[in-house]
Amino acid sequence: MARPILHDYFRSSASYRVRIALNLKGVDYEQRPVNLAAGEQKAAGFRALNPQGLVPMLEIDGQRLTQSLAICDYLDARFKDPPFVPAEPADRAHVLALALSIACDIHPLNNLRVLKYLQGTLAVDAAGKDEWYRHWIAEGLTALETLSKPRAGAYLFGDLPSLADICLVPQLYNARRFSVPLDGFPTLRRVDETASGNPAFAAAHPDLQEQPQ
Ligand SMILES: N[C@@H](CCC(=O)N[C@@H](CS)C(=O)NCC(=O)O)C(=O)O
Repeated sequence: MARPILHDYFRSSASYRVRIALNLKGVDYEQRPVNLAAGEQKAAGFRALNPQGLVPMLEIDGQRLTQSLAICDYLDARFKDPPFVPAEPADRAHVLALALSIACDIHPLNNLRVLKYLQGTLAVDAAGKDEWYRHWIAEGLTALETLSKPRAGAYLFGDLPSLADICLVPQLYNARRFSVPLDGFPTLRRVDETASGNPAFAAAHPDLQEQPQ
């Protein structure tokens, strides 16, 4: 297999998910940073690769894959171990629900383009933008703490990492960046602590990625 190419940005949490997923599957890959702060994702060159103008985008097996969860799904189908979702239907639905509660119900509200629209077009001030950011994270994590607690072990579902953890760790990184208090989320913090000791998660951390000049 040719070495896959991941177009990403060090602080992008959707990219962070795919880095974790690639690492968990043991897939070696090349990174091509797209500088979101400089607007490179909107340039014609990158839009030709991903018309959505978003990272991540993964070139693998002659395909160009977009959407982090679709990429994780591809990797899970392509590389058997370790599985990202359990096989049993009810367990599978539970893990997907945890992952989607982050990827669909928290993350999109706090995306760069949404924050820029709030500040640029709707003239929300910096304090208002930060309040917006923290509000949606706190609300989403509150639900996730309750949803995940009964079946959490070392990770969000039992003792092995799943797609839910792949989504959780980058979201908590974002939460800390914006000083969202995490005291009320003991299960989520415990799982995050476990994951930080897992090399696949640790190597994907934004601080260890190439940063744009
Ligand atoms: N649902 C997409 C979201 C991708 C996304 O929002 N990426 C962000 C970085 S985390 C981005 O490229 N933002 C650029 C922008 O908002 O202009 C996925 O999961 O891949």
